[in-house]
Amino acid sequence: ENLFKIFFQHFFDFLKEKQDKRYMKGILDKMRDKCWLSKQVDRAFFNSFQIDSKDLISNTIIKEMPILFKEIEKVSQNAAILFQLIQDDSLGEEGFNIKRCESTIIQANTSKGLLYGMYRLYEEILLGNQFKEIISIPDQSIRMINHWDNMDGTIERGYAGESIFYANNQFRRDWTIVHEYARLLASIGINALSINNVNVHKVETRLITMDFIEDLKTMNAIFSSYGIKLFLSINFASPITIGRLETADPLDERVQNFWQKIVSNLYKEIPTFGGFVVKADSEGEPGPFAYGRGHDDGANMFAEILKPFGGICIWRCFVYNCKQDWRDRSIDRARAAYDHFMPLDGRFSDNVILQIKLGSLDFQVKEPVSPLFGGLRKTNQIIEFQLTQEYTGQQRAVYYQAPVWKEALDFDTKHDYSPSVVKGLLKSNSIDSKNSGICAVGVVGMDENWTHHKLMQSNIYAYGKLCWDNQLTSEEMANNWSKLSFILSDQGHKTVSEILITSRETYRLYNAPNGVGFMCKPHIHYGPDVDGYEYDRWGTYHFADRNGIGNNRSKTGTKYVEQYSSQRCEEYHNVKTCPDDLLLWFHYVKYDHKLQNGKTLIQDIYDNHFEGVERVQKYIAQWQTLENEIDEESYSNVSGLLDEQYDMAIEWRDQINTYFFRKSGISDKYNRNIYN
Ligand code: GCW
Repeated sequence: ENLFKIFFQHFFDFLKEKQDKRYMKGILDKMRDKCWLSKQVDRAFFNSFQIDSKDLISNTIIKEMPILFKEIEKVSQNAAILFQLIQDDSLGEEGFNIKRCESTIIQANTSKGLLYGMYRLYEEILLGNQFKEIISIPDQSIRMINHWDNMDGTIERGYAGESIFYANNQFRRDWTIVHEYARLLASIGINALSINNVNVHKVETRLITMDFIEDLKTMNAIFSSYGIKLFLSINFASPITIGRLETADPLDERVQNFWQKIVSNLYKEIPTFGGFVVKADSEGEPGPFAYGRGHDDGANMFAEILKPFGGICIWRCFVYNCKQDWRDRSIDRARAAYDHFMPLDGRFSDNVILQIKLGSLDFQVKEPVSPLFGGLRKTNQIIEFQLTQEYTGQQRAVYYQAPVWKEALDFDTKHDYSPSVVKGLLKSNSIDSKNSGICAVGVVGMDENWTHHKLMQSNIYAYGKLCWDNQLTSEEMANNWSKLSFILSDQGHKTVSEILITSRETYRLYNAPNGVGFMCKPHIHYGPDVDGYEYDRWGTYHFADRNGIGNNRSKTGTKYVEQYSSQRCEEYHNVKTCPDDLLLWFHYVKYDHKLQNGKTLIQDIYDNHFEGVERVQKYIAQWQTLENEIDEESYSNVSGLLDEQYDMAIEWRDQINTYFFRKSGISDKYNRNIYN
C-alpha cells in the first residue's frame, strides 16, 4: 500500500573519526561557511533505490541522503533508513513520524513530509539527542518569508549585502545560492516565499509578464523541490502600466480581463505558482481607494481569478495615512489597520489572506499586539514579523527575535471565546485553516554568512522552528542553534545562548523608552534622533514636553484601547495596570509618574539607558571568553560588530538621557554622567 518506498542500507566501520557535531560544518565548511546548513552534497554514499523520478521533492531527498547517512553512521551501528509513504490522516500533508529502533523509519503521507522528517532526524543526530519516536505536525499552515528584494540588486531595509535573486535589473542567476537558500529554508520548515519587494517598482512590475518567465520557472523548480511555494508581489496599477488601460478599478471588466490573462499565462508556465502578495493604498502604493473601492473589492477580484488555479491572494493590512499633519491630534496611526479592516471581517473570499503586522505601528522593539488578532473572526489571517532588523540594529546589533515572536504568539487577547491566544486563533479565526499562518520579512543577502552578523543566523533558524512548533522556547532554540553552528564547550554554548536570549531586552533598554517607539534617524532608521519624526508626516510621535511624554491612546485620548477586548482595554486604559514597558504607547504621563516597578518614569529612563550600555559591554567581555574556542571568522565578525553596537548604545543612552534631562530638569538619583 505504500506509494513508494526507499530503502538504502549502508554498512560501515563504526570506529570512525570523532563525531563532529557542528551542523553540516565538518563536512561542508571548506566549501562555504554560510550557515548551519551549507550547500554541497557528497554523493559518495548514494547508491540506487527506487523513487518517483517525477516527484521533485523525492529527488531532493535522494540528494540529501548521503549527508544524513554520514552523520547517522557516526552514532549508530545500523545506518539503515526507511522512507515510507503511508496513509495516516493524523499526520496531515506535512507531518511525519520518525521511529528509531534497529533501523530508522521516517513515515509521512507525502514526500514533503518525508523531507521534513529527514531534516528533523538530521538535526536530532547532530544535536546528539536520543529518541525512540518523534511525531511532528506543524502548528501553522503557512510558514512564509517575504523578500523585499528589488531587481536592481538592492533590498529595501536589507543589511546583509545585495539580493541573492537579482542584479542589474535581471535575475542574478546564481542558482547555486538559490539552491542553498531553498535548502536552508526547507530544513526549518518554511513552505512559502514571495521573492520581490512589496513596493513594486517599474521593472519588477513586469515580473508577472512573460518577460522573466524562464528565470521564474527555474526559481520555481528549485523552491518546489524543497516544498516551497513561490509568490510574487504585484503592483495594483499594472493594468495601467502594463495593460495600457486608463484604470485599475477592480470592478472594471477590462481590468479583470487584464488580470485574468496575466494569471492564466503564469499558471500555464508554472502550475504550482502560489499567488500574489499585495501592498495596496499604503505608503504611496496604488490601490482600490483611487476608484472609490474597498480592500475587499481589490482582494476579492484577485481571489476569484486565482481560485481556479489554486492560487491565493495575500493582502497586507499595513494601511495608514502617511501624510499626516503632526498638528492634527485627532489622527492616530496606530488605529489605522483595525479601522480599515475590522469592518470588512467576513467579506473576503476563502483564498484571500490578510497579512497583519505583529504590532499596530511598525516593528518597534516593543509594541502591543495588533488588536486585529482576536478582532477578526471570519477572515483568513497571517501574522507578519520582520527578520531583517530595520529598527533594531540593522544586522549590526545582536537582536535575537524569538522572545518578540513568542510574546506575540502567546499573547492572550482575552476575548471571551477559545482559543483566545494568538497562536491558536490564527487558524481558528480563519475561514480556511490552511490559509493562515506566519510570515516574516526576509533577511538574507549576498554576505558570505547570509545575515551579516553571524549570530543573527539564529533568527532564521528560530523563525522556522517556531512557526512549525509554537511550543518551543526561546532558550531551547538559542541553545540548539549554538550547538548546530559551533563546536564549543558547554560553557561556551551557554555564553552564546545567554547573549542571544538577553539581547532583545538589552536593545529595548537603550532604545526609545517604555514603548513610545521610533526616536530613530528618519528614513535610515539607524541610530537615535529623538525628535527626528516629531514634526513629520509619518504619524509616529512621542509628544514629549517639559512635564511628561507619551501617546494618549486611552479612552480619554484616541481611544485606540477600545480596539481590544474589554479585559485588555481596561488593563491598558488604566495607568496602574498598563505594563511599564508599554506605558508610553498608551499614555501620556509626567516624568515623576510612579511606575509599577516603583521607580519614577524619569529614573527608569535613566536606569534603563545606563543598564543597556553596561549589558553590551558585558557581551563584549563574554564574547572574549570564546576567543580560543570559536572559529576565527565568526569570532572576529561578532567582536567587531559588538564594538559597533557598544558605540551605538552609548549614542542612544546619551542622546535619550540628555534629551529628558533637559526637558524635565530632573537629575539622575545616582548622579551618573548625563550631558547637559
Ligand atoms: O516600515 C516600513 C518600512 C518600509 C516598508 C514598509 C512595509 C516595504 O520602512 O521600507 O516598505 O514598512 O512594510 O511595507
